[in-house]
Amino acid sequence: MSQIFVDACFRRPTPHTPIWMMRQAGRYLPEYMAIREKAGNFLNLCHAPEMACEVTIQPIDRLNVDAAILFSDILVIPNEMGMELEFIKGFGPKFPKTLKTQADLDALEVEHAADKLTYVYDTIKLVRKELAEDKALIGFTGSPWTLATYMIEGQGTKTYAIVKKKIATDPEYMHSLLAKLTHVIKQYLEKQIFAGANAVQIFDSWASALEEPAFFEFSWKYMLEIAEHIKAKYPHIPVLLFPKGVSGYLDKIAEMGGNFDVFCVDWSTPMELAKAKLGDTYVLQGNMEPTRLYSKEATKEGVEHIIDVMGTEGGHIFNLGHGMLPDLDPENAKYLVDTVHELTKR
Ligand code: 1CP
Repeated sequence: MSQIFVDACFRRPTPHTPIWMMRQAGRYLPEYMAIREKAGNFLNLCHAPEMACEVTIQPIDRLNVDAAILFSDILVIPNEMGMELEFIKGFGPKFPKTLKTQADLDALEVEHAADKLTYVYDTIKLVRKELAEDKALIGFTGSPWTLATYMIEGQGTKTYAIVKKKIATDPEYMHSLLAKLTHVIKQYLEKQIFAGANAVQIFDSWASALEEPAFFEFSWKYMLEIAEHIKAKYPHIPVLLFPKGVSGYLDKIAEMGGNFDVFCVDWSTPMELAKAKLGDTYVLQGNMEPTRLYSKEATKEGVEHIIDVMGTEGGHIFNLGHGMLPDLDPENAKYLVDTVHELTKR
């Protein structure tokens, strides 16, 4: 059976514009909070396929989105490469011991890291069994650059001072780390596809930390290498790239090209601009500002504008321009999905 989401990624005709939301599984859903309570903490939830499966499917049941995204986190990769990982309540993820020396880099597990993520593949298999056939399951990874940033900084950062010092003083170290991550990610995505993922998205949440030449040298190049690898082996699997905050670099992105299917547009990039620069070459995903979901009026206005720009003839997947916020009303999220389906009915 065909899936509306996958059809849209390949510009095949669909009955309406598909929609899903980044971070659609999460704290704004009381049913998510109940399962997380049962799991004890976030990482336990990622490690328990049955519970992870349940929270993956929750937003489908409640919101009727057109795709599910695997419930996991980008940081399970460095964790399985040997870095201890904590999720601290009210703060977020933290690596207590960060990468500093050549010995730290040499100690990383590269060959078998993807093999160790069995709980992710088990979750995918379970979800694919339980999910309606016409709903796609999206697998994902962090980009090499975004993961490397966490591994060197140890946590989220406002200045990126430690990782950018590495770029300035020891670019070879960075490239060696990025190449290791690229190697693991290629295997990781392949294994997700083998387990049943219908599409894969690469999250480059920290793309905007880099000036233009550095972005292409330390991030985009590696994302294209991963996309190329996946497309060569699995041409039927859509690859979606989400470099956040790079609206100033779209000309160069267009000029470089690359073998991927969907360019994900963050909320700070006007959809008109993304469409003009990339819309003929790539399907665009995005990009409503997440806080519009605090009001139905603002949501409706946001949807109408984006549909005005992207039209209803294909080439577009509706999404937010970044993740759902924890205090949003699920009823407004349902209103968003219904409005998009209604206004784009062919
Ligand atoms: O329950 C909780 O309190 C944990 C909150 C939470 C959740 C629900 C975290 C911690 N991760 C997740 C799930 C998650 N993370 C998904 C699941 C699927 C879905 O979208 O519904 C995905 C795709 C991610 C990806 C992720 N994790 C990214 C990339 C996307 C983005 O938001 O930019 C990043 C940067 C992370 C790191 C991370 N994990 C969790 C938090 C709070 C953060 C961000 C911390 C920071 O800002 O540094």
